[in-house]
Amino acid sequence: MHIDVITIFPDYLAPLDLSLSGKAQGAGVLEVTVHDLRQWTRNRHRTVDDTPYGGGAGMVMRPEPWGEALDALVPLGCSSPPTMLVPTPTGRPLTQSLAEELAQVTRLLIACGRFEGIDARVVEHARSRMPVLEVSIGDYVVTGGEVAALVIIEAVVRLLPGFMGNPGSLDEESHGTGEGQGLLEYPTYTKPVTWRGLDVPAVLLSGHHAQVTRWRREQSLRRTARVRPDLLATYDVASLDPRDREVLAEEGWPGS
Ligand code: JFH
Repeated sequence: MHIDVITIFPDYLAPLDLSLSGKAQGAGVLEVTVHDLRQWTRNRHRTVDDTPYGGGAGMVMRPEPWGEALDALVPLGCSSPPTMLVPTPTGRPLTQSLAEELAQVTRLLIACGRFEGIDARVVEHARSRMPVLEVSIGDYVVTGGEVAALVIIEAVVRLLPGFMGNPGSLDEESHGTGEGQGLLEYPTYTKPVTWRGLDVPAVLLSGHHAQVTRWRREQSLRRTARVRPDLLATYDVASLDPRDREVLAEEGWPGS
């Protein structure tokens, strides 16, 4: 996969060289190219922002440098255009399933805005050249698209084939689409068996695989009921066995 990132703060993407993604880059699974948007400015002070039409607080990114950047990276009639991602608080929520879709494409272009965002015509124009997705990393506002780009890249890159040692290990995760989908993960432990007076739960040392599985499921159900009841509300209740229902009843879950 090749990922182009356009930003006025290229240094914000430096953590990529240290993280998971650094290893994938080393292995040739992934190439990330970070571009400074200001290289595509033409005015004397290389300004990229201006006041919003219609009034209001803050500044908006002018469309011209973005147009030049897209012309350079995605020439008109480009045979294999990237999927363009535009982080914004008003975008489609980033989920594990969206990350899985994005992990299928060979090329991504992430446009990082700053200030109050990018002139809306940039997305409109880009759609004539490539698929464009406006994406939100969550219902809170950060100061620009760079942090969102890091989040998106990390979520996608770890799904690339050949990236992690054991792709099968990805199946059981909290927000995965494999077994246990829709429930939070159970707690995990490693050595030592006693640490600062705290013991690893005995069942995990018992060697009884079925009991371990049962315990983990119970922990997942309890944790989900307490922390993310919204996930249980949409959970397939037909997949709950009588013991599951008992556990949820103990957590005060109504539908059990
Ligand atoms: C970004 C920023 C918008 C305007 C609340 C009322 C009016 C500040 C580029 C994504 C998620 C982002 C994100 C992504 C890109 C940019 C800052 C945007 C407004 C906000 C103010 C600039 C923020 N999921 N959170 N934040 N900003 N608003």
